Amino acid sequence: EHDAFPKDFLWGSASAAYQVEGAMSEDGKGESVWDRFVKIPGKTFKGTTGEVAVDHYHRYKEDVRLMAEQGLKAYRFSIAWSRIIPDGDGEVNEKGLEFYDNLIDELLKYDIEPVVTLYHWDIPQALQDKYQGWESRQVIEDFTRYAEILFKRYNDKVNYWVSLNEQNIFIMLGYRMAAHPPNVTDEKRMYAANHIAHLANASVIKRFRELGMKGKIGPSFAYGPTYALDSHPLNQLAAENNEEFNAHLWMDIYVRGEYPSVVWKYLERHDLAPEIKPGDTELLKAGKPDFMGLNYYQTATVEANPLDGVGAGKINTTGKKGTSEASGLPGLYKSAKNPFIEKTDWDWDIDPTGLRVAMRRINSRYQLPILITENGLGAYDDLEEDGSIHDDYRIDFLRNHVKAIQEAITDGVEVLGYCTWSYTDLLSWMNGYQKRYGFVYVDREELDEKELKRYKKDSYFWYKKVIETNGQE
Ligand code: BGP
Repeated sequence: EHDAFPKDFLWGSASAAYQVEGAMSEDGKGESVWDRFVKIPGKTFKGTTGEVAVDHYHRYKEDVRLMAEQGLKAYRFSIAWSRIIPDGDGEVNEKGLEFYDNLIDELLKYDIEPVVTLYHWDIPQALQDKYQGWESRQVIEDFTRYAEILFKRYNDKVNYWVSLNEQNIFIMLGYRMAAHPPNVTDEKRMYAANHIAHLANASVIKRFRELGMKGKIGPSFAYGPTYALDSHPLNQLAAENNEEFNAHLWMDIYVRGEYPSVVWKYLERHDLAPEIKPGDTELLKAGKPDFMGLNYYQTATVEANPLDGVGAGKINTTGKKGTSEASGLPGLYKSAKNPFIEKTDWDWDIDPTGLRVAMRRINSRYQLPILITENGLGAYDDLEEDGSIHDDYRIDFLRNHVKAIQEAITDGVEVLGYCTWSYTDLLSWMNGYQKRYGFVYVDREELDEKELKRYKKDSYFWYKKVIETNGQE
């Protein structure tokens, strides 16, 4: 027997501005680093961009109506900084704000709780050009000013705010793997930018408190709990290392304002430590979130990695199973194949139990409620002649994860809600549009006519039932 989901549980779904909106330079929107980055040959699957995306900017009413019909309780989306302040630190663009006014009002009309992400990877290009974006402390002030505009405008309408989305991913992919903007491979710059992003995150949360905002705020963190490949002590140690360097390095700072000591000593030893200025630690400590936003896709299985062992590795962005390559940090850990776990076509481990583990670990280390801000399956879908999409594999995936959440609740974890990734199909940053996550299929074949027709997948109807029965289906 399991505990029931709380009565007011937020059954939601999620998206991000660059991945759905399109309307790349409409109504005064400025250029973002992603608008620029996708133009570099070879950086995205077949050069796909978010220029049109799924045209949510013009079709938000239709999309929200589909949510309402499904009974969705919450919709997580991000605001594009470059729509609000096109050059990042100058004039405010009223037109950009109006789009989000309308979207939020449309959601509220149907009692759908807006969950607003302030930053989902799309810093204005002008700030990148001016001072290298996250590498300059000036970004702390500029990001806080941008956030404050939104806080004041939407305080009476928005109860859930996400500060930074997956800081660990945009930092590591941006500065270690050159797979995201700013397209760099430099560990020293990576840790410096990461520290500043932490300060910016803390700064907006501090401002949130100072303004006496009525809602709750927290970062969304991409956490994949680690397993050791086997019980060999050195592989167990590698798993500890992986947790320290891929999880505690972020979550400890969010919650405690402190670097995990194992990581800090390593950074000092390797001349990689970021500059800590007077006042930094106080600011970090003042930025404690109300909840931990959890983006969960998969677990990591690791083993020991020699000093001359594997480094950054290779990501499968083609959807050809088995084309990713092991990654790691020499001397600390490297990824290994878990013999008990199936993979997706993009080589992501499918592991619902890992979600329960993730929730329990966050709960016992940080004692914060959890808002699951992303979870889903990227897969190829087939649109049938009659307009149906039989995505039973996605239903299986989500059903098993919902079950894992219920088990975690039974274990004593406080969970505010569950946002699947994603609501409609959308752009997968590096993997194009063929990797689909949505409840709503978007037909991009007809792009020439700007058709982009929406179709409900089988999973749409399944989730409708989940919501109706509060998780019992
Ligand atoms: C998370 C991002 C999302 C989304 C998701 C799926 O890291 O926050 O924006 O893209 O992953 O990832 P992908 O599109 O690479 O499959």
